[in-house]
Amino acid sequence: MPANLPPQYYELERAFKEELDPREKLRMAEELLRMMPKHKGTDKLQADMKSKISKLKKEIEGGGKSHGAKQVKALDHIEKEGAGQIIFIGPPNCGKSSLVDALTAAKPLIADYPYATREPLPGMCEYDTVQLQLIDTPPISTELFESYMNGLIRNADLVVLIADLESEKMIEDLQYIVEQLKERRIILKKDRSESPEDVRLSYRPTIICAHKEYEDEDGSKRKKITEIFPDFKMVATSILDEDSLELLQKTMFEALDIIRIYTKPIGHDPDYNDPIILPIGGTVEDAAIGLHKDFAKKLKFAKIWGEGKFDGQKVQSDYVLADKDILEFHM
Ligand SMILES: Nc1nc2c(ncn2[C@@H]2O[C@H](COP(=O)(O)OP(=O)(O)OP(=O)(O)O)[C@@H](O)[C@H]2O)c(=O)[nH]1
Ligand SMILES: [Mg+2]
Repeated sequence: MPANLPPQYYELERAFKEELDPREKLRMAEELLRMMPKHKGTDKLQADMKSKISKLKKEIEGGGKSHGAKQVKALDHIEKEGAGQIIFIGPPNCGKSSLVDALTAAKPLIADYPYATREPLPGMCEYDTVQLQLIDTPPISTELFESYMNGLIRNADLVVLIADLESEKMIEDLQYIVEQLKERRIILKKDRSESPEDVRLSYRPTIICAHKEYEDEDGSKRKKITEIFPDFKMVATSILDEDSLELLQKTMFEALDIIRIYTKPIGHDPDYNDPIILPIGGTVEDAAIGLHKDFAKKLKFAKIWGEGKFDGQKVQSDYVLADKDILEFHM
């Protein structure tokens, strides 16, 4: 029986064969399997692809092929922690490390010379009961673009592209980064409302951080950014301006499109320290699964507290939640 595969399948298969990054290869393999019509004629193809997927998973878990040689530290992937992973990228000396230093307990090297940061470094930033994982990275320029940055950026939930308001080359530097990423099939987007039709592409939601704001007294540099990159949300920051750092955190949180759900044991006060994090549109059932897989099965109903609700209103598992809702589960 013929397999009858769609033309996009062959296009993606070609890209899959050329791709070297195992995580990207895995993503493509899963998509290829998804695209395969499921019938007798594709049985063998399906089995082959499943075996490729499991090999790739093993390779990724094992930190890459060792070939009997010394294991190389994998820099292209940082395990996610907290409510969202946010990668800070930008030209040399723009202030990536200074921002990660100011917002987290990580201690990156800050220097008044370019190319100070040599490797990615994560740190946790607490914003309004939520933990955000920020990643400091080496600079991107005509002289340097570490290949592992592709994987890191593709995996992140949000990109913060940092503009150096002190630099004469600010716009060129930003354009160079956006173009270089495009060549690597990573497209920076204003939000996550669209997903690519061409599955070889990755869309990454992005905000622009116009950093060193006091170096742009008349605001002309910031104006230029909004002219050249009108789509992206822009936040102006300085290490010396606490309010601007607070605004950056708020903007990052909002751009993650997540909601916080607090839980309360029956007859007790809510626990505000460790919210369940759900994507916007998450339901009572999703929140129950977030606590424990079996929990959702046993759930009879929940009581809810939150804006625009009667206190303790009874809701069913398909009820759509809002940010900062409080839930009391009943089994
Ligand atoms: N004026 C001003 N200078 C800043 C600010 N933030 C950082 N800097 C300075 O900018 C320089 C570079 O800072 P880093 O944080 O090391 O920059 P980076 O982007 O990590 O640099 P690389 O790792 O080399 O790419 C240092 O001299 C910082 O003191 C700011 O808000 N205002
Ligand atoms: Mg740095």
